[in-house]
Amino acid sequence: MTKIRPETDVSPQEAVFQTRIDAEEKIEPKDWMPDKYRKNLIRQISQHAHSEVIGMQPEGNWITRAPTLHRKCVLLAKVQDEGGHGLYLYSAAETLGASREEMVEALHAGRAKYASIFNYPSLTWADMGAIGWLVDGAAIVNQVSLQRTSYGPYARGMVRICKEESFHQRQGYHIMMTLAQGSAEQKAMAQDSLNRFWWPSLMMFGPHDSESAHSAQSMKWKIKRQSNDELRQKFVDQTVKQAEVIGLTIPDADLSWNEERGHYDFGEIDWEEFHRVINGDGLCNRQRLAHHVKAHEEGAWVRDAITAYEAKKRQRDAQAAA
Ligand code: FAQ
Repeated sequence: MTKIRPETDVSPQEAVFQTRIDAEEKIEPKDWMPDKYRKNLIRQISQHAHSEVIGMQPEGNWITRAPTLHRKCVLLAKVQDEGGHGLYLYSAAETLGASREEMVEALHAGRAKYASIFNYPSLTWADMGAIGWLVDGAAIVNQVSLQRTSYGPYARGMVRICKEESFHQRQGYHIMMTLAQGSAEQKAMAQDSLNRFWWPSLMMFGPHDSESAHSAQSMKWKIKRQSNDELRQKFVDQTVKQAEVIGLTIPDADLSWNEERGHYDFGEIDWEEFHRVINGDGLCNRQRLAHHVKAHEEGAWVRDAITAYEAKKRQRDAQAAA
């Protein structure tokens, strides 16, 4: 049995593990890791995967109503990319011993969360612009940082995802720019969408560092490389300028440049709303989950067919090899 060193309460194995983390070595699936590291990663990666997949719904809602064939093709490709991101992430979580069924079951049972932003409705075409610009924009700020996360498969997944997200962000910004340069009605539609999506986008970075349950340990293990508040600040700093360029106004009366800090100061998030939404009581939580459950049930025959086909193929290959 491994002896625990009383002075630190850390096993020798755990001490070696932390030394590897401190030396910026990547942890790979077959390496020893503390059980809590594994569990915390499965929690974060699976919730990230659920966010990508549930995140297909607000935009999927607009594919048939895109204003031009070109916009429709782009949106279709983007939504497919999000599904692909979910698959990379589920695969990364599977390397830690979690099964896809367990992860999906946790989502359906409400034990696993997904990004709160996807519980807001997409009401107008401008929302496709705001989602790409702000939601993908916020996701990139976070994911660029996660490219240096300590778990190898997650870090490598992030590199590819970031490349695709940057196309997503630009297509959203382009929609907003086009609307902002259009008729007064179109500009108002873009502004209304920014007004509705701004605060929920800031909530994507999670609670303040002082309130964040997982941050301290996740930063020590380098699962997270920058804190919730640092990333939120980065997003605000870059996005305020982008809004100025296209002539839209960030809906925050407290927003102002702080010369001393070299950053924008901004207003307080409505944390009561944040907690309500992550705990299942947002505008669309029930609809999003019900839709996922329905699609999962209706897709059962596809999964069964693939499993049966794979089994037959293995049998045929074994017979041919005999
Ligand atoms: N929504 O202690 P912390 C995308 C939960 S991808 C819901 O600070 P942590 C692409 C948190 O899970 C967007 N829940 O937690 C796309 C925890 O609950 P738990 C997703 C939230 O993990 C674009 C509790 O609160 N990105 O958008 C939220 O250290 C367009 C305590 O919080 C990722 O998942 C929230 N906003 O930090 C797709 C990135 N914030 O598990 C389609 C990876 C916090 O104890 C269209 N994840 N919670 O029950 C992360 O970086 C982190 O997990 C954070 C939260 C920063 C999200």
